Amino acid sequence: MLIPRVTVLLFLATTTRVSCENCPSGFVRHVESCYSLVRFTATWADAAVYCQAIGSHLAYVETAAEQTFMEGYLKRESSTIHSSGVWLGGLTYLTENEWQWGFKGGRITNTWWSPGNPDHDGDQFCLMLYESQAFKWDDAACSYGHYFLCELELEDAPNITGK
Ligand SMILES: [Ca+2]
Ligand SMILES: [Ca+2]
Repeated sequence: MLIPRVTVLLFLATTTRVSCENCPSGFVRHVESCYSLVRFTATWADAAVYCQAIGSHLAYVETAAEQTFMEGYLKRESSTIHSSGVWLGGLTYLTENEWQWGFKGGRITNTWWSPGNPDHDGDQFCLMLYESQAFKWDDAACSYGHYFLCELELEDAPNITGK
């Protein structure tokens, strides 16, 4: 009786591990990160706090491959996105146009701005992916409500999955 029970448990453990691809529930994996598209509107600051509260951060798009993945992912999900853009973790300090990744710090060097941006049209100090521009970047007013993307680097995943 013991052996079949162990076999079943091993099967369940394996199935669970593969199906979530080492990302927490609600996250999708790409390379070494897990991403969650959060489907309610929040200001940039509230979105940043929300991502932190679930053990992640507003997404940092740092490579061309990551930007390409993000564009494809959001295009596939676009019917569920009810805001004009999706927040990323970038912000700029006043009008210096020196962009940095939120809590991580350091200047943003690789950029994928949409045509005409960043335009500082009013108080646009926060970074979002602009749906009408194929999810290229736009500088946007931080106080506006948008959906947002949380990111969790996979090496940090055990901290929130408890493994
Ligand atoms: Ca990233
Ligand atoms: Ca803009």
